[in-house]
Amino acid sequence: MKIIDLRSDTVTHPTDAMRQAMSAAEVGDDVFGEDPTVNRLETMAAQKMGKEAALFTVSGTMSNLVAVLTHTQHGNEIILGTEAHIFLNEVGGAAALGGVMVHTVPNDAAGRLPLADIENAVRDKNIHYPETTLLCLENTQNRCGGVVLAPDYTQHAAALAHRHGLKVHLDGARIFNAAVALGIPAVELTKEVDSVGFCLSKGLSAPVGSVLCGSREFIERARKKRKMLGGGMRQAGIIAAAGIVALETMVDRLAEDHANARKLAAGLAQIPGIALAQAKVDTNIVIFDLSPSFPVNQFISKLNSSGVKISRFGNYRFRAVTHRMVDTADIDSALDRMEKVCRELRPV
Ligand code: TLP
Repeated sequence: MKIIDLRSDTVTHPTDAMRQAMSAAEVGDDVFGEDPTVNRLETMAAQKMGKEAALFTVSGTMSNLVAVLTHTQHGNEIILGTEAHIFLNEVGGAAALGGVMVHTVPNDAAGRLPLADIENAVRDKNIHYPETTLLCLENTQNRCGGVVLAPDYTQHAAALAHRHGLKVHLDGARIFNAAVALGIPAVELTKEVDSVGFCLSKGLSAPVGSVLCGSREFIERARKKRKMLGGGMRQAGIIAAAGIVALETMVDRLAEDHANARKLAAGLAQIPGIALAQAKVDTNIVIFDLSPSFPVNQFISKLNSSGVKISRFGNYRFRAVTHRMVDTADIDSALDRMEKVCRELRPV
């Protein structure tokens, strides 16, 4: 029985072309700025995001943390969505290591922070208040179901933030999914923000890494923060080489993952006991709820035994993510197995 792993697109393995590029990579000491392959990846990434410079980091979490550390001072306040990965899934690094207060604003169903709520969250100048210095957006918005923030929303949110003297960081872990879904170059979604981090090791299938992009001056300071966090890598060209292949060859195919996610969602919606938790599937993420009348622990254990892996996002809430290692036949098979599991469950 094939295990169908829908927990995340992070489970994708490097392709043969990536492995070949890794073994052939020209390398040097990147802390001295002397790894030609890392330098090439950073140049490519900066160009794709419409920024002057870029910094290769080990993970999306590190890109976000380095961005927060570089944009803020201890005691500042940053504005984030209640569903933001930085808020929910990064071990509180912004607070623990950046010393910033987090001011959350509820994401709407489309993943946006309503502009009026952002404006309300910005602190006035007052002796009692921390200074608000950063707005963080996320595109695609993971917990809202991989929804895409449109370019005009990002533009308006960034203009508002800039009007108030805030910087804007975009957690673009899946920015290429957003770009492919909209049929536009990624730069259309990033040109208004001050920094953007995107991941190479999610749908793009590279084994490791993320790239943080911004102005030359910002990246110079970010490089020092990365070093402080222990993220100064040496012959990192070995992994950057896979990232270059990812950028060159793996972006367009994300459309297949999106089609599979739509197929999965349509099938799930037909299974008694399951309800989709999102109105539409923009990209490769499907969030759904199991009816509370079903025994959730049995659902999880039966699903595991049936060889379908998904992530739990709440008491009755689950997430399935499509990616390169799951094809359309696997989606059919996963749906069959999930339907059978639900049929066999007795409502409590
Ligand atoms: N997200 C992971 C889990 O942590 C939930 C996943 O499986 O989706 N930003 C966003 C929007 C992300 O979804 C993730 C990873 C990150 C940042 C962090 O990336 P890594 O895992 O490389 O640190």
